[in-house]
Amino acid sequence: MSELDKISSIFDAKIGSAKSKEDLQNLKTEFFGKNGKITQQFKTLASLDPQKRKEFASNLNKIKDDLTNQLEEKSSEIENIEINQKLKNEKVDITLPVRPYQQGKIHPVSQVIDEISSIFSEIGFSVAEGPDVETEYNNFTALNTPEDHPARDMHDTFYLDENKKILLRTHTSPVQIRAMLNGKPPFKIIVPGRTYRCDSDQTHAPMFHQLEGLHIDKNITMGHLKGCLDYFVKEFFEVKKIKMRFRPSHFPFTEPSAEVDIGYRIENDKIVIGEGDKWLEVLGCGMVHPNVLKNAKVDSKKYQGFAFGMGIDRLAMLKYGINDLRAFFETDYRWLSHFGFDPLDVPTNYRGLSK
Ligand code: 2NL
Repeated sequence: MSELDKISSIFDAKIGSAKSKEDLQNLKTEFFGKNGKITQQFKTLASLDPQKRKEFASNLNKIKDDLTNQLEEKSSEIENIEINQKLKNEKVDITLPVRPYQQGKIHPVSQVIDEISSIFSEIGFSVAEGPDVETEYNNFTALNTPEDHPARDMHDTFYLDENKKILLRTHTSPVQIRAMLNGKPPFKIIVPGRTYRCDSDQTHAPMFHQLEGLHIDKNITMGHLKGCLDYFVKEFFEVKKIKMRFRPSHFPFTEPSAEVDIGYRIENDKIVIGEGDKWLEVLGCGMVHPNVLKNAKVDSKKYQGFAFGMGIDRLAMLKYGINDLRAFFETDYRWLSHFGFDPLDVPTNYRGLSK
């Protein structure tokens, strides 16, 4: 048996019992490493006479190619086995039922915030958030609300210090002020969150939820505002046509300002949204006041835009037929299991928001 045949048969025996990538690496070193069996054969070439050298080199190269191919084949074979083993170990049985103790529900307020975020994200708004504890400047002064404005009265605002500089935000607008102060226009954001007013009766809770929107860019008009809110109201109430009116109003932070009403009627003791001769106020809006832009360091000669605000709790009650606001924040588990939503039913526009 020639030297090359010997090397070849040693290799065959060894590759047959190789089980891992490590075994293969060792084999590679043994035959092709610096002092490897094949490498050493190449070193003998120089001492052979020309005729023999040609024949030996040809045989040697054939064996070299053969062993290299075998190493590659074995390598992908081992890789396959390793992947299959991994897949087997990590298998998840997706046909298993949801565990019976997973009974948590999504609160209607969270559901409605998710729905509204999904609706506005479709037309390019992103969601911004900010702290509940705010400065008097961000909550009032920057929003063009003068010192003597009734909203600043002790009866409405929870102040947290004697000098009335720190407070619980009374609306989510300070988050938009922060966004403008910290960024560069254009701005296209919605801001959901908790808000606080020192007020509590049948229809008012001291903590409630608001969602505001802000769109600032070059050449933004009241037409954009109307188009945006028309789209929103239809998507939110999941109707194709909706009777809607913009009624003149007043807010210190917008000029002009309007309130939006939608038409409704009562049929068999149930509310039908979108048609009928009764009106329901759903949100307030307007073109951002130039003073607000100035306070937020936005060049009001170049940029302008609209803002709007709505009460989430009331919208949730309307859409889902809930008539007692106070039950919202009592964490009564029976109430939540009745009015709550399945955690796996994440609202998306294309599927229909509340189905
Ligand atoms: C309502 C009305 C509104 C705004 C909120 C706003 C925010 C900035 C600038 C200008 Cl930073 N405006 N927000 C504008 C109009 C109405 O809310 O009825 N909320 C429950």
